[in-house]
Amino acid sequence: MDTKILIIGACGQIGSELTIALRKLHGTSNVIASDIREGSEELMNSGPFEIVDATDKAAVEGLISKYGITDVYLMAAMLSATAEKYPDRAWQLNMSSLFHVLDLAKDGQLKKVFWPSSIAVFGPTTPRQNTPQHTITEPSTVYGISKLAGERWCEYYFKNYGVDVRSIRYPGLISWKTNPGGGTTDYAIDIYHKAVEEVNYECFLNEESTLPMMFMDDAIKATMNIMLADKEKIKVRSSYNLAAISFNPVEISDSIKKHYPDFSISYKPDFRQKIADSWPQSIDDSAAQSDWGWKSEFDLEDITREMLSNLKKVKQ
Ligand code: AKB
Repeated sequence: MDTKILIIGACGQIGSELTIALRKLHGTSNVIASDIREGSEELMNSGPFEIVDATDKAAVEGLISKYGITDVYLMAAMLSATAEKYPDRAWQLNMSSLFHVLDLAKDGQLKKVFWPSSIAVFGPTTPRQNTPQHTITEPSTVYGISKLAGERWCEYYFKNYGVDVRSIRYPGLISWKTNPGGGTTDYAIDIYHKAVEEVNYECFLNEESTLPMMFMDDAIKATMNIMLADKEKIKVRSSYNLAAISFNPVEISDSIKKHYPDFSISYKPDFRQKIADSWPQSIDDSAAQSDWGWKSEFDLEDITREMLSNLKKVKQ
């Protein structure tokens, strides 16, 4: 059977770049993008698109049968900062959408599922340096609790019902094409926009906030590779740790200053500081490296160069 993909949440930060990359690999008509609202021009013009609410199981099922879908990438979620403001809605969206897709796979309607987890599954009691794959997971945010619960359910559906579900714990993702919405790591994108606009950046995290981060191209490569890997190679069925680099606001602003010497940053930490303080500073991703060959490419200087040059073109 040919691979036929449905991306739910295709207009979001990861979904919009993943859709384009999957269309290049599998062919435009084999990748159906869907979201609750329309996305960027590039995404909308790139192939088939459907409006769908990820919490509406009948609607998702309708698309799966309409297109003969084999693989679902469930990218719809409410991120950490927004979820703290709307805990009920976050729990409802993040959990019910996952159950719908897992149940459809359990019923034999899907071959493979991709579901994103996050470093948010870790919490204040987790070792913060080189955080292991298997360690204390006591998240203190609504988003983190939903991701941890989701991971446990993914593993449960794999072990008990044979559902081929694959997952990655994304660090903060840095991209220039689509803005993220409502995350704690979003500062590392906002800062590049301000640099290109040649204005000061007021950071909502303090100087010491070191967090694991990754350029979107690396994240897309990881997502495609884990889904292309042979089933036997995927030994972790909750979610894989994934790492690229770690930096704090001072280090990212220093790297920007190499291109924009007048750039300045000031600090006004808000409620997101507490979230950042509960997350790891660096991640041990050796399981992803040895199981399915993960390796990151972009370091901070590469990311800064890519972000500044692309945002400059976009804003011209
Ligand atoms: C967030 O900040 O909420 C996300 C994440 C780390 O999952 N970027």
